[in-house]
Amino acid sequence: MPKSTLKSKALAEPVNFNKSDIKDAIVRHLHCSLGTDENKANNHAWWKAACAAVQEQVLERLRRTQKSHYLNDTRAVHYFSAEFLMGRLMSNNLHNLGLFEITDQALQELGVSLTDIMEEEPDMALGNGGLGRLAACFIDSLATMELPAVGYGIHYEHGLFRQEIKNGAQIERPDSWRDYGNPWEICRPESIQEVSLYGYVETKYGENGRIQKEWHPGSIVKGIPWDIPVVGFGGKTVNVLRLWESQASNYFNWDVFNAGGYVDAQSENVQAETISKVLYPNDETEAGKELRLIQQYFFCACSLKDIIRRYKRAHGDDWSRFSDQVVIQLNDTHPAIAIPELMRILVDRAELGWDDAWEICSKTFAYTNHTLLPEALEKWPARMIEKILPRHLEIIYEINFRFMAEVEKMWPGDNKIKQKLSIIEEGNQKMVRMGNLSVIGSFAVNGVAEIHSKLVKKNLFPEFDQMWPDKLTNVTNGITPRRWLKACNPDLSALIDKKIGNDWPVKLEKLNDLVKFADEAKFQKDFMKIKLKNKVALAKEVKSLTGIEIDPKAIFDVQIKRLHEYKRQHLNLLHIMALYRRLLENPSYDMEPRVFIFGAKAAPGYKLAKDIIYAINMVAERINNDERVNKKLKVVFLPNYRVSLAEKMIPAADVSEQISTAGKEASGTGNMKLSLNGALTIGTMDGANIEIAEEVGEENIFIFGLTVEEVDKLHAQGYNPYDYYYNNAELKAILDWLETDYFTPGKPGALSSLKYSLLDGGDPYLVLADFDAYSKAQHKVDLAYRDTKNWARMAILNCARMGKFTSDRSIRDYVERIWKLDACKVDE
Ligand code: OAK
Repeated sequence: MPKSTLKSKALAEPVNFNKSDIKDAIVRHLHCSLGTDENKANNHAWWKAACAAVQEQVLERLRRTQKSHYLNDTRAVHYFSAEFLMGRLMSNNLHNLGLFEITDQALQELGVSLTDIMEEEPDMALGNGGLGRLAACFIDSLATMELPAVGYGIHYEHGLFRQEIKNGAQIERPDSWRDYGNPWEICRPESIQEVSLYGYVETKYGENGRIQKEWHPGSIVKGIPWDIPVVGFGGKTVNVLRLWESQASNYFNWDVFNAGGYVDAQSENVQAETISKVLYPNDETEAGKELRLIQQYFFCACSLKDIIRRYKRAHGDDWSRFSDQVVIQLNDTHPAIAIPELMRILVDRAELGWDDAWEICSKTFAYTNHTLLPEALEKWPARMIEKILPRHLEIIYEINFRFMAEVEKMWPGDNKIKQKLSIIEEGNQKMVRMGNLSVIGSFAVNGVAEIHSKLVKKNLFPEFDQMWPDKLTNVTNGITPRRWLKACNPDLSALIDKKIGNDWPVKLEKLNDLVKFADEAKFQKDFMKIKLKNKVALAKEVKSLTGIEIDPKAIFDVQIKRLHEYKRQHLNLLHIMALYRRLLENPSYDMEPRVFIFGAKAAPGYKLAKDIIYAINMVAERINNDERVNKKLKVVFLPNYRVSLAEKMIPAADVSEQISTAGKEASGTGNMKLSLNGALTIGTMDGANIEIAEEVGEENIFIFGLTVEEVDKLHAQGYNPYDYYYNNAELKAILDWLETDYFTPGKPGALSSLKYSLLDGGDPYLVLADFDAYSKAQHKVDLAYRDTKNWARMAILNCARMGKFTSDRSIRDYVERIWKLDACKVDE
């Protein structure tokens, strides 16, 4: 990675720590922590030693932060999320501490390349996609803005699977991010918690005649906390991401042992340790497994105990201030079981009355919805909750009973509405609707982009919106510009520093000062020169990962995101096939050379998503090896898409594909990252694309396709994909092509599942309906790219007008409108 030339001095001045200190610390760790020396050390050892040297600085600041927060008895936000997709930490920590340049120089003097050793770091891939990466951006912003915050989640032993591509198909391999130790995490055995599971509930009558419930658990599991320091930009505040690992407790099943079942008694241990073993790889698709519910409860219960322990240290048994001190943000419904868990603690353990407990509880939680897809809205069989968490099911019923009385007041006698709003869905088997529980138990509910939040109100929770008109709101997502511009695109960052100063990483709206240079020939040249350099670097990476040669002068057209039908990677593929066909039919077909680059993982059980990956790879292989076209057209599927790969792809992109069916992508955040790095979007009026178009101006983005209203209308009037198939000869030819063995020699029909999902399968995401508009918009992209000056202008304006999409703004929105938090200065 190239070095940036300017220091971000004003923003992050490392206290008493210079180049020679860093050098000394690295060498000391090589010797004393790793037992090696400068001559023997390989890159991995250098990386570990450098991390340890940086971690010394981090821990000192962490200690100061915690002291300040404690002394000031601050209100804090607790971000509960089953996923934190952190990626690598070294570059980020160095940038945020303001130590990047001097560490780079220190290592150079030691004969080592910082860029090379940073490649040793495995990604912390403890998340699937958008929701997990958003959590990571948010904790970066919280620390940067000096806000008291803790992230709570699960210390998965295996993060999201590693993807290999074999003969075109996705193969999943286990991810082992901690195999050689993680230098950033600290185990905190002093804060271990115990969590109960299974068993039964005993009803007792207290002396005052009050009914008391006692849960007799069947098993107890230990939660071991691992802390990952989260360094804010400027390095003043260092917050913590606390992740729980499960372990068998000392609670040993002696009955089983004494009955001669030594192995069975042991097997209890295996069960407990399974809880944090692996991240479920389903992104917005159903899981419904018992272990998943246990994971959710496990981390919520550990985290609540942790919060309450800290609260009690300052306030004893006085619960009256709890919701003044503690706000808990639920990242989707995955942690919603925390609501009945807090009620259980307050009612059964602290012996508060129900109303007082509910008052506290419903002032503590806020909930973010991240999807409208029905298959991603969590529902658990009541029987499953009863088995694992018998007391919680009772509490859920009680919450629902009282809530139904409120519904009755508002809509007397209306059973339809009651059925709809009930936490319990009646049917063959009773289901608990976690979305309804979350809305009822939270004081604020938000969607993640304007249009998404409108649809949450209009389609998902309209009656809740009527009941509580101020509860449902919007907070548009954002991304951290520290990782997604400063660290990943150092040359562009240095150019921006030179033009407008270096405080844009914390005041992203300042990028707007670049607007006045958008027409300046020299700036355009410099900007595009950096883009080309980044493309050269990506081309090298592509060659080494896939063997495919690509021309950095071609348009780099990038679609990177999880593979899902609604995201419509197959729409992109159909258009690529159309271009291929046009080139075969007319070898002088006029088009700018283009490389289509994909990165995507499919959930292992999602057959059609895996078929789409296979189709992309088979079409790519045919095109890339066809000399008739491969000067103009290439297709690359980069395996194992993840945060660290995104950091290489995004700075090199010319075109950003954001082509979901309108109404389906809640927000998207890749759209923001690509635009910030000067890629032009081709996209639908969906999610945050709409707000991006508003910011950059309609003339600097390629919008196409059906709007949400048009999608609804088309479905209402009865959508028939065959209408498009028979009325568009090119589209018909392409779909028929999929059935031949042209792309899969000797295997006709190997790609036909794709065709049939789009015809007989009903094309639920309207790929065929949008094909023509997409194809025309792509033609406009092609023409626009030829006007190099105007393209440069548009790219600059995209970057310059992304100020709104910093995650600092999202966090400011949460703080002002939902969390009501104050920043806390950390004493030096
Ligand atoms: C994953 C699992 C269940 C529910 C939602 C998700 C998820 O990742 N949703 C995504 O969240 C992102 C962050 O808000 C949004 O930008 C994406 O549009 C949304 O699909």
